[in-house]
Amino acid sequence: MTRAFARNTTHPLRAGLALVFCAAFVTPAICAAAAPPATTVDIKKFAYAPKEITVAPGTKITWTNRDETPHTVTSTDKSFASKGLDTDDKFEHTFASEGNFSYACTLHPFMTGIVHVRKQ
Ligand SMILES: [Cu+2]
Repeated sequence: MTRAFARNTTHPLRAGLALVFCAAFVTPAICAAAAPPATTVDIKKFAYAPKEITVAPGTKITWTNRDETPHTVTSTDKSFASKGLDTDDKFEHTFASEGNFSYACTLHPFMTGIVHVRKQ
């Protein structure tokens, strides 16, 4: 087999194409599978968007304040709490275990959201 390939002048090119294929398609697929799940919630117009979200255990949620007004992400059970988030500030929390986690903005208590964590 090796000799047959050695005589084939297109072989190095094919090997090169195979490497490009692996780099372009195979590696990102492996990386995507290995990366922990993550999702985002925007804070805009004095509301969390989406207001209600369901994720699998181990998911990291990143909230981003899109308003010109400071907001917080503060859970009702105090298991997580951001500082005051200015415009474009982010807050991250990874939800390790299942449950329903309601939260609100301490500055504007009418702003509420909930994260449902359950196996999917
Ligand atoms: Cu607020």
